[in-house]
Amino acid sequence: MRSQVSRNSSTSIESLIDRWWKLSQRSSYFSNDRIYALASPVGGAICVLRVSGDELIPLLKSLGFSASLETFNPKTLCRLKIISPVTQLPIDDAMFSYFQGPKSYTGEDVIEFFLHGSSAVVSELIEALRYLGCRQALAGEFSFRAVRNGKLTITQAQAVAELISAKNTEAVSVAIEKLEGTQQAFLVEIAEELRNLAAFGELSIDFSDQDVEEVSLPRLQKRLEALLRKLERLQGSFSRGQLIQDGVKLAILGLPNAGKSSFFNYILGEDRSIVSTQAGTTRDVIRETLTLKGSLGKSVTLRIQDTAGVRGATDEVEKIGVARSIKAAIEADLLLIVTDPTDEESRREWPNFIQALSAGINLQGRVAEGRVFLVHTKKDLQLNESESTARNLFIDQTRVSFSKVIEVSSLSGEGVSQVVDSVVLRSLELMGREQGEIILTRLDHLQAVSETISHLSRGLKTRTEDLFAADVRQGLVSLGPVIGDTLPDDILGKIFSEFCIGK
Ligand SMILES: Nc1nc2c(ncn2[C@@H]2O[C@H](COP(=O)(O)OP(=O)(O)OP(=O)(O)O)[C@@H](O)[C@H]2O)c(=O)[nH]1
Ligand SMILES: [Mg+2]
Repeated sequence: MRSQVSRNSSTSIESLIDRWWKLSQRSSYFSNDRIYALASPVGGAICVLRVSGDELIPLLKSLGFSASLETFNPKTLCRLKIISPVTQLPIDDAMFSYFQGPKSYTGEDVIEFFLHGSSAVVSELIEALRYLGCRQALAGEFSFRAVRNGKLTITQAQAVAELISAKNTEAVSVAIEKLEGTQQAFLVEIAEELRNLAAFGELSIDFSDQDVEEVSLPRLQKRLEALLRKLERLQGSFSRGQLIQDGVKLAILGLPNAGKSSFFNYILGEDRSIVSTQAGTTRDVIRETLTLKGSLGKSVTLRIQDTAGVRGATDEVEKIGVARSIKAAIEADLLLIVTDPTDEESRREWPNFIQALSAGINLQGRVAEGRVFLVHTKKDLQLNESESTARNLFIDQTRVSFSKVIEVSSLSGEGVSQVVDSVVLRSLELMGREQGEIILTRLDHLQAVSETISHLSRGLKTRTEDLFAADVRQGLVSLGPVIGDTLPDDILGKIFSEFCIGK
């Protein structure tokens, strides 16, 4: 980059490049540089670029802003013909909002430019900002500054990142509740009680021979036990948090040629899996992630898997495929078993299929939990009387009482919305989150809570006050990353580096 610019620029530009170079070398979350980042992609009608730093009015002036500060109304949209301080040429006829610190997202002065979205406009403004001493923000640096300046807690900043990457309505609800501070309040309360218990534990060392009931070890341990139960409930919520965040695993299984891949493709809305009249077309597990919205307006993310038809294969490769299908069934949260009632061989082979599946998973148990849907495909094909009774045959033959039996056509789409509704509804039930319930969604938070639990469990069994106090204090330290207390710089840097640039 250096050589490219110096080849066609004057010496003064070269010294500028040197300045940029030095700036980029000392980029760190802990600097006070003026930072900029795109808040939306280039190429649309409007592109949003944000700048944050101390004292940004002079920077605005350097870009051509000349209105009197008395009449200038911050936080409104203002029009500005941006002039390049480098070339003195116009960059854009744009709009901007100015938020004077500390009343801004970062707590510093913030300008949001609403530019015409061409890359030419955007790159000219970026060049001008660099000339004026700004540098490209690091990932999450705006949120980092918001935390540093007391505008957000770490949990809230993480919630901002989660909100940006939220894939479904539940993930949005959880992130918004975190942003509103509900989760923080719950954890701060727990931390406060731990602090009290540790202090009482230390105090009780002095009173241990005087039998003061209030600070007696059994009394303190009883209070600790109540806290421990709360933390264990929180720890247990992680598996549901993962379903919300990462998605519910749904495996499509069935005999060869049942119509699994056709149904998979229909749900995805694209020709993802190969479909053919040949039995045994799909050999591997094909995975896709998609978000489905049910008729009640709530959406869930599904990690949907098309699998090889399960049969007693002789072909070496097909055998591996069948083993993978069973593995997918074992790992799935929900199973969608696809059958073709129009196919005589399918009806004959059905008991063998159920047997093969049952050898891998507890099918009856899954059915009892409402995790298995039976989908009869090819509804568009005319069934004669005996074929029509074949649908029930699938159920009668194996005495598996599937909780939901739906007929669909992957050609016309008939019945598919019913499957979607049932899957979304059941997925929401599996997530089982009540409105406002605190739920763990991050692995690092799970680890922190689990560590806290193990310290506190020790404290529950200890026979001496000093060990009790030490265990509670250790528990408190372990909880630090979740409540955002006392985080070393390297951990802080790591947290924010996971964010997207511009947030
Ligand atoms: N009329 C009709 N034909 C269908 C429907 N679904 C699938 N088919 C046809 O049934 C045949 C098998 O479909 P696939 O989707 O490849 O079946 P599969 O279960 O994935 O098969 P394998 O991968 O071999 O296990 C193809 O010829 C499809 O066009 C349907 O709803 N209606
Ligand atoms: Mg297939």
